[in-house]
Amino acid sequence: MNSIETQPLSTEELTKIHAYWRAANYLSVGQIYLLDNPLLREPLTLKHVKPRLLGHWGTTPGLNFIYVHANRLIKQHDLNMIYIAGPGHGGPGVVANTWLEGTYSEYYPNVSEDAEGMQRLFKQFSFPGGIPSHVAPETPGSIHEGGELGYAVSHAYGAVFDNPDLIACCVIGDGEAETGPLATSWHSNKFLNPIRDGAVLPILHLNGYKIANPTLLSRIPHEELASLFVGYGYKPYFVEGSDPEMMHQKMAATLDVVLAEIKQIQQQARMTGIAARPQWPLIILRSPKGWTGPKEVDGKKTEDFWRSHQVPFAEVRENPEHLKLLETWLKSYHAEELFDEKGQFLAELKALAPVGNRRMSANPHTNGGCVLKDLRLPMFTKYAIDVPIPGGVIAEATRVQGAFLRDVLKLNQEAQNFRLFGPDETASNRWGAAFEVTDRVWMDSMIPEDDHLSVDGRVMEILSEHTCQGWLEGYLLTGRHGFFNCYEAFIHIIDSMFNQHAKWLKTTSQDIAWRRPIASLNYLLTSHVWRQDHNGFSHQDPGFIDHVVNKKSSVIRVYLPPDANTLLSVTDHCLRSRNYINVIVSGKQPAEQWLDMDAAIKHCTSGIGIWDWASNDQEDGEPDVVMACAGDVPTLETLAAVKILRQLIPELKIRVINVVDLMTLSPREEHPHGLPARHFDDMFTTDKPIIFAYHGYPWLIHRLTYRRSNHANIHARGYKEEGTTSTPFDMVVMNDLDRFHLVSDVVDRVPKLRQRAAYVKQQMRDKLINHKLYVEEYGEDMPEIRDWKWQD
Ligand SMILES: Cc1ncc(C[n+]2csc(CCOP(=O)(O)OP(=O)(O)O)c2C)c(N)n1
Ligand SMILES: [Mg+2]
Repeated sequence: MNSIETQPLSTEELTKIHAYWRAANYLSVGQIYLLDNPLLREPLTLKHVKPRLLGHWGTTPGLNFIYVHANRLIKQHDLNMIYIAGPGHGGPGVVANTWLEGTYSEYYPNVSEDAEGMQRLFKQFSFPGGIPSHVAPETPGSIHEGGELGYAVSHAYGAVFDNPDLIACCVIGDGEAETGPLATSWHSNKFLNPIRDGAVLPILHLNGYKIANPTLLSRIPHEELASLFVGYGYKPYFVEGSDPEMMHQKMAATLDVVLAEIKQIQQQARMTGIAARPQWPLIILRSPKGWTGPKEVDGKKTEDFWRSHQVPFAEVRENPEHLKLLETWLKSYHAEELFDEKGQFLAELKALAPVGNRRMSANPHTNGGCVLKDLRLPMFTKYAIDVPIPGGVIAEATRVQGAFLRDVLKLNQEAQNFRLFGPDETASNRWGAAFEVTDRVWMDSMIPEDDHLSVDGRVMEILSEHTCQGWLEGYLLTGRHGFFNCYEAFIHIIDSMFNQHAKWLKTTSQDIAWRRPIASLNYLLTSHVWRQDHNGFSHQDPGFIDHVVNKKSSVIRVYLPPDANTLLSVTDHCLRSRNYINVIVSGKQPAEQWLDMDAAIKHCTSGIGIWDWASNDQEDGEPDVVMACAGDVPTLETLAAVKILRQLIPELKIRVINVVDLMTLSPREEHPHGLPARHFDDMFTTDKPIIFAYHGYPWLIHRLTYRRSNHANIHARGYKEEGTTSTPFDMVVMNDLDRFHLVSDVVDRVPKLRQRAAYVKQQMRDKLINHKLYVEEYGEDMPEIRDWKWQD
């Protein structure tokens, strides 16, 4: 298989590249171990060593090796390249490189380019008040939080979509390659158009081991490994060995060939205008884990073995042999040949790195906010549904949103900075209007019957929520905009990717001033829990919201618009926002429309409001009961319950509150959208019963409101994990969220209704029995449910 044997490096180049690599390795070991004496100008003693030894060595020399070779390529060809370190636990390596090329000191002047700065560089690593051990938002040039493995390839592709000039050098750990998200992301090459997009150069870092095991890909036969990547559509090149000289030559030679291929592919596609899917090159770098580290520690194999994964030996304090070993190891890099008297990196070596924005650590694409342009947005009010009276019109909310998004795609066609992402459900989720102006991107064969596939579509669909999420993150982090649509239940698949992105946003917006704000990550979750009448239980899970609200309140927003006009208003808001994760939950089925556009804007701007047209407590100004609702189906059931109560007990004073912005419920101190206590008490009263019909798991309502004055009177209904394939109304009945249960809840809790409670509840029970009998006989909801109207 492809292994390039030419030797493109002159002796001088080779010596310098090797010296550069030694410097990066030296600085990496220094960060893991040293507190002081950064240049070893004194004999190493315990006082120079950190009390707690933290970090990962094993992957680091490989990352450094790739970095210096990428630099050579950038310099030689003036490339616009970024570096994505899949094994981001190799933080010391990436940080070392950013310091060597000067960027680190530009961002953090205290960590200057001299001996004092080097000492600070070492000390701060994994140290209280310092920097994390992994590649992180603090690391210049990173768009990749390196803690959780699996996202390198999807991030890299996301970064180069619509960036024709950009190359993402993407290192993938061989352990990382075993993860689900990484495994599926190889297919991203089927979505990359060589005319309008840049290129990803994947480098599989086959260092043989994970934390405590060999990796699968390093132990399968060579043929199988090569075939695997051929099967994924790549052209694998092997760079294998451990002798540094030989490996420098091989890596340089291979990169020369690979870059030439990338350029050739791009030129041909761009000249001919034919965007076929080529066999993109990929490098498989088989080198020892913990390369250049101690071969053995305490008689045990360490270099080229999993034992080098973290800190190869950690008993420096207890064991004088280990201290000796550390000194010998550090000295093996000959720092005195690499740094001058002042501790500055020798100019002739520094000259190997690119300068200015060509440095991977200073590439503006990696600080996406710097290149972010606002979207051109049509007036969302143009798409409004005419709602002359509440409940008087039926519409599909997400279809209306789809029309708005179509025009967002259209208006930003030229800017090429907006895409839609989803796992195969864009049409099903009623965003079909998008296909009036664009297609699904598809680089492989097509048949005439295919529906809206093309090489330059802007809708990204692959049945991998992981890949969609990774692409979108990469796209946003490099300064563009997007929207993810997904079935509500299955968004959980990316729970932990969401976590990492939320952590990234929290850190960048709170702690790192030089990171410019990026566009928010927007989710539309539809096909939601209440309308799974055709799919059933497996498709019912509204718990993503619970997961989301765990994250820092400064970066998360949750919206439950009850109808189309409120959904439009929320969508417009989300597309303008920065540095948030916006979760919008909305149904896609034909449903009652409640608010005209004017009312919708006011309602969404407040995030919560009394629906006076549904309330009858205005005169007294004091209700007997508050009926609150959040979510489209709970809103419908609440209004239906109100109507029943009005008929049965006309003197009952009911206040109806609808919540669009869920976080208004939490205290102001906990979330910036939280209603001030006074305002909340005015709305919800301090002593009246509150029947709260909520879209998701009901306990969340308690969690958000537990500090509110009237919390003891809140009775929350929601999804109780009941469901199957049944009628829409049966879904709510199974979870006690239906109008009849809500009416019973009211009579149960309003003291003055005690006398009548038994009769009303019996009526409601009878209704529920009628319902059961009817659906079991006819397979659809009773006419009084199907044909229900707010206004007769
Ligand atoms: C999703 C995920 N699972 C588990 C871990 C814990 N972990 C950290 S490093 C590592 C081994 C990684 O091996 P590899 O990708 O081969 O990296 P390298 O050998 O270059 O260190 C594991 C399992 C993690 N960070 N992320
Ligand atoms: Mg490995």
